[in-house]
Parts: sequence; C-alpha cells; structure tokens
Amino acid sequence: MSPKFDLVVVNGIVVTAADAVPCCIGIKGGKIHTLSPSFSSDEIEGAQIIDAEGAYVMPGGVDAHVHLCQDLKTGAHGLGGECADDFETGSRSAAAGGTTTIITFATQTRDETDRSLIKVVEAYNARAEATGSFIDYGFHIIIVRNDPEILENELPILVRDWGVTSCKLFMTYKSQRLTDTQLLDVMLASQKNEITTMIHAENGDMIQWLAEKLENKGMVAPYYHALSRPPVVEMEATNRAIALAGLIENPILFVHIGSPLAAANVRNAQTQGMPIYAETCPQYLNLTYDDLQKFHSPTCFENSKHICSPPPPPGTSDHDELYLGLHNGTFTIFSSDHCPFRYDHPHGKPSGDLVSRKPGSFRFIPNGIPGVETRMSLLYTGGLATGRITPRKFVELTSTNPSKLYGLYPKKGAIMPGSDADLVIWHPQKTFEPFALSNDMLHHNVDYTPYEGKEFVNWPRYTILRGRVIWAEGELKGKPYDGEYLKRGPSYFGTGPAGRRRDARKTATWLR
Ligand code: DUC
Ligand code: ZN
Ligand code: ZN
Repeated sequence: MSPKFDLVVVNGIVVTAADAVPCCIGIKGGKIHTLSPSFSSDEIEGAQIIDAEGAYVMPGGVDAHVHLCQDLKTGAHGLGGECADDFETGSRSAAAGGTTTIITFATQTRDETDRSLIKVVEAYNARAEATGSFIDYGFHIIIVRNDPEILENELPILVRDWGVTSCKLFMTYKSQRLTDTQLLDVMLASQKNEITTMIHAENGDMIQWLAEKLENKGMVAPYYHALSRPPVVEMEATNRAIALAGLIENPILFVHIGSPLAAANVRNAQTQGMPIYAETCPQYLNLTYDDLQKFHSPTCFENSKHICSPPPPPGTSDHDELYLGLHNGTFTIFSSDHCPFRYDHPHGKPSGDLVSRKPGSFRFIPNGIPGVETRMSLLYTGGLATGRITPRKFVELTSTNPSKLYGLYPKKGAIMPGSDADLVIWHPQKTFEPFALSNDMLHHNVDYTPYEGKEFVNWPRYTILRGRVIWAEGELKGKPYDGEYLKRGPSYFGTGPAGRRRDARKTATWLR
C-alpha cells in the first residue's frame, strides 16, 4: 500500500496570514493534504519526515518583482545594463532565500518593430525555457506604448493564453514613460481585461530637470542620483496616478515605494475606499542616502552599488515610517525588485548609454540592486525578529498578498488542503547563530550584495516546492527545470468596496 503522505513536516509553528499555531502538515502529490495537531506513526509510515524543531513553517515566498534576462541595453532609456541573472541563476538564488514563486518582467520597447505584446512575451518565454527555473514563475508585461489595436486585440489573448494578468507602466525614463493620456488609455484597457496595473511613480520631468542642474554643477557622483530624485518626485507622481486611476476607477499597485510621502498618498486613497495598493522593498528599509557615499570617498564609483530608483530614503526615520506602513496595511506586498547588474562588468553598473555618456555621471548608471535571495531574511531580521511586524503579517506581505494580488491564490500563498505544498521552514530561533552576510554566500550571478557585512538573525533552513525539498541546511537540492510556468488569473482583491458611492467630482461616472 502506498504511504498516506509523501512528506510530513512535524513540530513546527505553522504560520499563515491568519494564524500561527503548532501544527503538523501532511503532503501528498505536491499538495497540502492534511493539517493536524499530530500524526500517528501509522499515518506517517513511509513518508519523508522533516522535524521543524519548533521553528516557523510558512507558505513559500512569492516575490512578485524580479528582473531576469531582461534586455535593458536597447534604446537610450537611462536604465542601460544587462541582467547577469537568467532564469536558472535568479531562481536558484530565490530558492536559497526561501522563495518558491517569482514573477518577472517581459518588456516591450519603443522600437517600431516591437509593437506586439504577444511576440514580446513569446520571446521572453523562450529565455525562460532556455535555462529552466528552480522555482515556479510567471510574467508581468511592461507596456511603453498605447497602440489602440494592440491593446484591443492582444490584451485578451495575453490573459487567455498566457495568464499574464498584470502590466507595468512608467511615469519616468524617456523611452518608457507614458503621458497622462497614454496612462489613461492603457489603464482603461487593463481594466477591461481585469489586468492589474502596476505603476512606477516618479515625475520624469522633475528628475530630468534636476539631473541637468546637478550635472551642470559637476555633481555627477552616484550620491547625486538620490538628489535628482528627492521624495517629492514620488509624492507628485503617486498623487497624479491616484487621480488618474480614480477618474476611471481602475485599481493600481504602486511598485517599489521608497518614501513615506508617497506612502501617505496611498494611505489617504485607501482611507477613501479606493482600490490603491502598494509595494515596498528591502532597500527602502535597510539603506539610506548615506549608503550612496559610504565607499572610500563620497565621489567613488563603488557607491553605484546602491543606486536604485526610487533611491533609498534620506534617513533611518524614513525606515521607521515605512515599517509602520507594513504594519498598518498601507503596503500590500513586499518584493525584492531584484536587478542583477554586476558591479565589475562593462554591461553592468558602468554601462548605461554608451553613446552620450559623460564619464561617471549617475545619470547613466543602471538603476537597481540585487536582492531576491535576501528579501525574506532581511524582513525577518528587521521586521519580525524586532516585533515591528507579526509573523502573520510577514506571511501576508511576502507570500499571501502577492498571490492574491496577482491571481495565484490559493494555489500559492496558502497552507490549506489543496494548495501547492510550497513551504519555507526557518531555523529554530533559539539555536540560530546570527551571522554577517558576504556575497560569496549567495547564489545569484551578481558580484556584490548591497548588504555585505549586515547581520542576519535567521535564514531559511528548508525551501519546499510542490512537496519537493529544493533547499536544505545550506545546500541546493533542486534542479533548473523543477519550476513550472504559472498562468495567472485576475486579482483576488477586485475593484474596491462594491457599495462605495461614486463621486462625480473625482470619477468619470458616465464612462460606465
Ligand atoms: N524600476 C524597477 O522596477 N526596477 C529597477 C529600476 C526601475 O526603474
Ligand atoms: Zn520601476
Ligand atoms: Zn523593478
């Protein structure tokens, strides 16, 4: 007779977004089968047994903001750079950090031959299939044009055939940003197709104007990247995007919010009942302006290791406010925004737009830092272990809410019978020795970590993907083609409270 379970996890504290209880988990056929206070020896006979030794057992991490294999070299769009991680190395790194699902970006460009979104997704999918992935994955689509026929004809196909149910739009970067009219066009098309609209909210004009002024004064070192994007840049853009979204009642998710000023706009909109969601990332809770001038001298190029957009906030009091936003629900999800640009590589941080580049100018340093492997442990260290967020909130932010927002729940992000048996099991806190991180401990293909030397108080002991152990006690056990492509459904969060009264001063009520 075949065993009742393939794998059982015993002696753990099972944490979900709702509860944290001592509980055993029985897994069969890659799915959660049974949750029980205990199992008899008959029940677990023949199964692989993991003793969690009193540690937290959580749904595997869902990192909904990861850049892999994204060709950012084309066009003068200020990002430059080449992704050093492909699906194999990026997903390997994610698995070692407790993540079992990633959502990455297929991107349209302004190239006239690149209008078809379907072709963009097909070409991007070929990159994923070329290497395989250690963990499950899905795609967002970045849309940089408002071609009516493409939006009309192709969005339904992306949803139906590919399960691509989210798009990202930019309010900055010359070759990616959309005007307000274009934003409205794409938002309306997304809404019709139940596609979640993600917004990169920074005021592109303010940035360009400030960057030119800084450059004219010779202020071109990496540190000045932050001064070209003071928090008001994000504040203005979030405010405007909320108004645009409100006009047509389109739910939006702000990606990588880095300032409390922007978070306050989000909270205010949420208080009004608007379906406005937000993401923040580890860099905004762990780095500050100081990190952009910490290496050798304030003008040293090595400080480019901390350049991301939006930049880290000015000071540690901003971290406190952003943690409060995680605690009080302003932030819906916590993602890495993993950008795998190498430091010591001609197509990494020193690349940029090679034609018009002025030597060393921050303007041409690719924006973004790696962090898919450190995301969960950084939030454990800075949020959970300090009591700033509860274990339940930790699960909500790192797994359950990204699954709900991006149409994966309850297959992902849950520990309930029928859900995929994706788990992260931590070390028992009492016996874990804190350690200082160094880049050679990580599994990405990037030559640095922005968190070099930082102390971590815990790390995933086991990562389990659909019932298979893929990371255990510091060793990778999985393989590149273990991961499967995920066709996603519509967002679980819907369009906000159904009974909300429409205010014609803010909403084009006649549009419906
Ligand atoms: N936006 C991202 O999502 N990641 C890095 C840089 C950027 O502008
Ligand atoms: Zn962005
Ligand atoms: Zn990003």
